[in-house]
Amino acid sequence: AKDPVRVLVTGAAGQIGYALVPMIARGVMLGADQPVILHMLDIPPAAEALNGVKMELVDAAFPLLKGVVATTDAVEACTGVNVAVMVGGFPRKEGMERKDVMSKNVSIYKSQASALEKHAAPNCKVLVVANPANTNALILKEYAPSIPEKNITCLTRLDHNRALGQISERLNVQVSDVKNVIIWGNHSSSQYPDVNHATVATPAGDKPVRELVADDAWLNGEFISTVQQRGAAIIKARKLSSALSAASSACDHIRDWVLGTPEGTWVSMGVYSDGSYNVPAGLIYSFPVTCKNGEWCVVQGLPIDEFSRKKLDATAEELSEEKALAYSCLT
Ligand code: NAX
Repeated sequence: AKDPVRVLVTGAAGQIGYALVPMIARGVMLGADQPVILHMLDIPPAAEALNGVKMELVDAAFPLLKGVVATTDAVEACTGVNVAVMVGGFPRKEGMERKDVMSKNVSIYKSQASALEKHAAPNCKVLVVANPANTNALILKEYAPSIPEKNITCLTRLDHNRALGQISERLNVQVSDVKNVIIWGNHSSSQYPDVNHATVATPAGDKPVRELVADDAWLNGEFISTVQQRGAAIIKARKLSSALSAASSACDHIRDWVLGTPEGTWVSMGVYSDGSYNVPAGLIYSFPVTCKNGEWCVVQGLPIDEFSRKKLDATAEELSEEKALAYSCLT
């Protein structure tokens, strides 16, 4: 039998946490033959609720779940973890300035970065979900200099999956037959959902999405804004933000990173930019990536048309501004 993998979930008493921990305990994230030990962190006001989640995990009697650590102590939570899913953060409340929210999250990510750097297992893989996800990941990288930058990522897989879902609905095809959409840039409404390289599997082989949809006005307009605004549409409908889809996409992100992407398929991940596609180096930016042997690699050489170029640059610009704002909060 395999040794258990230790998975940290911060903000585990929150709504994404509540959807995510049972998926991890069921093997959705790391595989049906991979035992796990869950480490759950939250803050003292949520300690009792966190303990309730732990009780439910025990009650569910998950065969793969070999242990649960539920704590409000970041050091205890981070000790020995192989995978860290950072869902905890400070939400933007009515009337708050962007700068105030940023400064709260900068201080959270700064201290959790140190706890991870000192106490996580070597080669720990980190996924930041909490918003502003790209910039929180950048702060974490900054304050955990001994964690390889390749190990620090943020979640844009939910946006990627939303794009697959929209194409599948539009064409009335199985979502599993659609592949190779791309989310470029920030996990915000400036993101660019790109279908220029996406295909649908048909009995006659893979066909370009653009050819099958045959409606450039929709693809360049409503499709993009629907994906960009999907989070807001969920809030409007549910009066709560996306949770099950965020949790499921976080599992997809880690699973593909650890176990690899299928041949011929790429996914979107927020990763540390090396200047590929003329995106400024030093941002956490969402790119198309393939994964193998536990490492991601940016898909190179895709042609970028003028329409796309503008959108790649606009979302990079927003991330540079967020970075400057975050750095202005560092002390
Ligand atoms: P909730 O408010 O339900 O849960 C957040 C939890 O984090 C709470 O239990 C809170 O006590 C805890 N927390 C706060 N500060 C903490 C700290 N310093 N250490 C540990 N835990 C802490 O929010 P939820 O709906 O679960 O969303 C969590 C985060 O995910 C938010 O920042 C949200 O904006 C972000 N999202 C990101 C998405 C993405 O695709 N990247 C999509 C979904 C979601 O909106």
